[in-house]
Amino acid sequence: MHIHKYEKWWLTFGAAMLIAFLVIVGVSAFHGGTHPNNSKWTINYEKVDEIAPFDNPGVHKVEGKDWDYEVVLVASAFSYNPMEIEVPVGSKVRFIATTKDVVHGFEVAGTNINFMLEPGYVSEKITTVDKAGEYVIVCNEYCGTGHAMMYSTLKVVDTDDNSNSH
Ligand SMILES: [Cu+2]
Repeated sequence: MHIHKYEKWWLTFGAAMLIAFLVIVGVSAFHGGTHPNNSKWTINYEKVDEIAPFDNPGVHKVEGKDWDYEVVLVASAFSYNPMEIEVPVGSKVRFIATTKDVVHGFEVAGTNINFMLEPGYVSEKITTVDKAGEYVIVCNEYCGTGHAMMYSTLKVVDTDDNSNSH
C-alpha cells in the first residue's frame, strides 16, 4: 500500500501530539497531583450556614488528625468567608469548601489548589503549604456581575517556631 509523503507526515504529527498530550495529562495528574474532586460529600446549599462545619467558617487549628489546620470556607456571590486565610509555612492543611448559591471557583494562584465549588457539594483538598508567601485566591468560574471582584488571600507565614534560617 502506498501512502503519500505528506500523509505520513500528518500521521506522524497526529500520533506525536497524542503522545505529548497523554504525557502532559499524566505528569500533571501523577506528579503535580491534579485530580478531579470526588464530590461524595453533599450538603443542602440553602442551609449551609446552619450545617457544621460551615456554621463556623475560618481557619481552625486541629489536634490528633493527619493535618494541622482546617480551613472552612463558604463562597457566595461575590465573596469568600473568610476573606483572608493565614497558615504557618510547612503545615498540612485541609481545605473544606462549598457555595451558598451558584457555582464558584477557588483557585490559589500559583499552586495546584484549585476547586470548583458547586451548590450542594463540598470540595476538599489536603495539602502541605511549603512555600511562604501571599497568594491571591480567585474565583475562576464566572458567577455573575461581581465575578471580577471575587477574591481572597492565602498568607503562608514564617512563624518563630519553624524559622531556623535566621
Ligand atoms: Cu466568580
